[in-house]
Amino acid sequence: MLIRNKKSSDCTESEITDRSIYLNRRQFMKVTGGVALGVGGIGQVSAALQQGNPLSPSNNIATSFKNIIETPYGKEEKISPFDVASSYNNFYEFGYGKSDPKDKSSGFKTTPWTISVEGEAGKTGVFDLDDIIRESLLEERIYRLRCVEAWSMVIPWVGVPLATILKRFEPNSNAKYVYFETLYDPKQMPGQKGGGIDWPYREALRIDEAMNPLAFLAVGMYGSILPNQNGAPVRLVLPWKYGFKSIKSIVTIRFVETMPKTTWSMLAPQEYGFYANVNPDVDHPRWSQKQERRLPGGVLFPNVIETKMFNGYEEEVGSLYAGMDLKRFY
Ligand SMILES: Nc1nc2c(c(=O)[nH]1)N[C@H]1C(S)=C(S)[C@@H](COP(=O)(O)O)O[C@H]1N2
Ligand SMILES: [Mo]
Repeated sequence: MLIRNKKSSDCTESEITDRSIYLNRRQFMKVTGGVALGVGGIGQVSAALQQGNPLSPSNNIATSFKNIIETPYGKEEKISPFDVASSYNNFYEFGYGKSDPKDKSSGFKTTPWTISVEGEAGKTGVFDLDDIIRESLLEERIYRLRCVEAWSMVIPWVGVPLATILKRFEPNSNAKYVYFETLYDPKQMPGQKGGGIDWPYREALRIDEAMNPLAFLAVGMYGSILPNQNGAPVRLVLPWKYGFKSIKSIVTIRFVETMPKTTWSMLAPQEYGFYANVNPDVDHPRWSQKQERRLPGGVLFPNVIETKMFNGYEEEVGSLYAGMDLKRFY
């Protein structure tokens, strides 16, 4: 049992029991036989990928983009430094430490990259990333990213609206949800050799959430391709939700009829819900969500700010949740 009696405004990292501690504990229990974790059902897509891409690799998206379409999103924001956004990361496939993703992902192979599109849609199959996202479509979106651990950043992403891509696969009326998986490849992703998570990392959205204009599929940030630690070559960005919904290095998109199981809600359903909308009125069971540390910030200048409903995007996404009890559907 955790005892916590500091003011919520302290909001320091040490105060918040990092999720990695929780996971390390799980891993320890697994090793010592305390918990048996299933790892069934994975590896099909990664096996297909390891056998080689049936489609010939086409031109890769450029490392630095030339004609990114400008958008009004986030123009008023103070952008976090690239160094911070690319060195303080959560990407447990490469380890639990904030610097592990950068330190351990430099050899990660992101070309060629295919995405398997499956389920309730007219057009399914394995597609080359470069055929899914054309460079001519790329736009920039400056979004706030609020992690459930109560820190936040402002990042200029490069990509395409998720809806533009999903519509091309012609989801049918049974497609009530869309589900995503990250690559499973323990040879490249050392964190997948254990770690208490039932790999691959998985996430999902209700179809209307996925079609909301804010939902974004990013292939770059700060004008260039994504660093591996930020989810290269393609990841979701859902700025009104806690960061863990923004799944990285996507290899599977599946249109489904029933609500899928997602990584963090499977691990700790009392702490992480399916919706995971940023909500200052619903505290995490172990810490407050009323405030956040806007990075960069140090011990002397923790840079604590108030957390806003839907991370400040209520106007854009509030109607998706009209009539829902957000304390229940957290
Ligand atoms: N596959 C995968 N996606 C992931 C994660 C992860 O561990 N694995 N971490 C999530 C969390 S908790 C956050 S806060 C964001 C962090 O994105 P960033 O490192 O680009 O800031 O990625 C999310 N996407
Ligand atoms: Mo996060």
